[in-house]
Amino acid sequence: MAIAAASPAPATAAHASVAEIVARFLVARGVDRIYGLQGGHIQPIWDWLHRLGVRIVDVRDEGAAVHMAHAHAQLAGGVGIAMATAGPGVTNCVTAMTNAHLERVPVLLIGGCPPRPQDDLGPLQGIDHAAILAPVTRASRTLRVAEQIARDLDKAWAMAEGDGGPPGPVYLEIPTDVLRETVHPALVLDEHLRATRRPPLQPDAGEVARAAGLLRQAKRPLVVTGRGARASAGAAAALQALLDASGAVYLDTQESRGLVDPAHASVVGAVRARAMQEADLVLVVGRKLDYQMAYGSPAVFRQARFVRIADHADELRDNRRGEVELLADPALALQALARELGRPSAALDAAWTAALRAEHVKRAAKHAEAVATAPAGRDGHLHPNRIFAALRRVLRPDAITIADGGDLLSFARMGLETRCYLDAGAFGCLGVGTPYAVAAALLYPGRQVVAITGDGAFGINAMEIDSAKRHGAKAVFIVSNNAAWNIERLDQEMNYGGRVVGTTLAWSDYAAMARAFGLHAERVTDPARLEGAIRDALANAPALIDVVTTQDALSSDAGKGLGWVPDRQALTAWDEAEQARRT
Ligand SMILES: Cc1ncc(C[n+]2csc(CCOP(=O)(O)OP(=O)(O)O)c2C)c(N)n1
Ligand SMILES: [Mg+2]
Repeated sequence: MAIAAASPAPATAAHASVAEIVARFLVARGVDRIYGLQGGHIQPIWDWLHRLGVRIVDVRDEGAAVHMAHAHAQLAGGVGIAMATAGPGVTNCVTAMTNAHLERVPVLLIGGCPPRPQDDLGPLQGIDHAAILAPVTRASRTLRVAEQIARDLDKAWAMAEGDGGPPGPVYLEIPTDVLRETVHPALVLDEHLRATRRPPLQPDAGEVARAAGLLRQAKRPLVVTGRGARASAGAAAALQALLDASGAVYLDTQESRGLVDPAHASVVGAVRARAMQEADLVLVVGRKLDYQMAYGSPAVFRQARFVRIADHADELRDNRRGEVELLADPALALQALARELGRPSAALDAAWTAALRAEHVKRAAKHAEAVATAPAGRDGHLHPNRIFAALRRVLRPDAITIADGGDLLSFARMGLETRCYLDAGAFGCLGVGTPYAVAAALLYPGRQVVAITGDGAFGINAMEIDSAKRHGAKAVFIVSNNAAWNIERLDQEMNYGGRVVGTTLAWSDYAAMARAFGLHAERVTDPARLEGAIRDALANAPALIDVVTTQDALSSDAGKGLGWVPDRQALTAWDEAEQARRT
């Protein structure tokens, strides 16, 4: 057969093809599944993965595969693996790789690449992918030397995990002719295949003592955590110990939700603005001071000194320098700091922390009440908050929830109580909800997995409900169907003279769409039916609930001007404070 004749002679038992070495490397690193979409350029690896028993989660768009690998890394730890073929397969991944880059999540994307003899001749699906992905990856390379493959993979793995820098995505491609080459076994060193444990960075005792000194002097200490804290083993217990030892108030951020029990006396999430304004010392743990943290600006953090903890520079010193900057594993640093502190200092303004906590508890209760009773809009459709009231009654504490959308995301962030939570993140990456949920449900078949998405966000990766069905991912997809990209539509209403253009959708029947792909599905218009619909969906997952929601519901993000995009800060109030600082 012509195709077989074009292939090189089969490898002897002793000589492995590069494709086999790639697959064996992944297996040696504990990879049990990859997410991808096939193509001839990557088929040699795909085939070897299958032969070695690695599960292939094949999807409908390569970007979704990267999103799934991203959720995998977030939920299960380790590096998430995606595969995409040359050309449009790889370029379809650019947005999702950028999302992993901004979120600092270890993802390895293995792409296809035309054979070397066709380089620059105008080959099928030929484009310089490595250059396209370079700005959004920790490394982006074409691997052309067969005998170096194991060494190259080992290095890429370390970079994805964050050796010497932030974790993040890595892109590797291997020309198809190189995949078919064979390598003498003596040239594949076991040391490159073997997983090695990276010892966590130990905190410097002197710096810990200095940080403890600052915390002891503080009257109104605030602790803020982010992704770096969540990624650090043992951080939850260490953080709790530090909060107990310091008496500080605490804000999680979307990045590190669930690290601290919401019932803990330090949690003051509902009075975030006041805590930021009034704190005199802010301990930032594994978090960038990005737009969600007002860039750490003195316009918002009016009285604060900063202490920072992170295991890489990205989260240690952006925008505001710490008076102490502890370059260390966050969990180890927090443990050491808690030990050094012992118990809250006499300087602590206990009346302040108590007042914040009391106000938080009051507001949280008021919010829960408002969520449960949120009235329908003028159009008669139900308020999206009713979805969260129903979920509160149904979800177990270990449920995995995912939120994606505009207004919907804002409502979800406040309405969902689950500790395991993912969302569209700092990149505002609409479309993650459905693929994240598919990966989560495949990883944890025994847990409830619910993705709540706006109808706009859902449309971006809606075809992945097909992947859910084919792979038996028992996720529930809830679509808040307000026939609009509503946070943007509201911005046009409020700030552009009501000239609504290009921000409305149809009242499409997403339940019918889901049924067409074999999912259990229901359209809900009556709030009284929500709880039952969710229970039925969980029992028959994968399932979709199409909830018809009002366009009148103004979310807190819309109300705070996020859609308007102010000049200096993300929210109008912060932007005004920033302007005032300049006059
Ligand atoms: C990929 C992408 N495209 C566009 C945007 C801008 N954007 C942010 S929120 C939003 C509206 C989302 O609509 P939907 O998911 O239906 O949620 P809703 O606001 O209606 O609740 C848009 C268009 C974005 N963040 N990401
Ligand atoms: Mg919408």
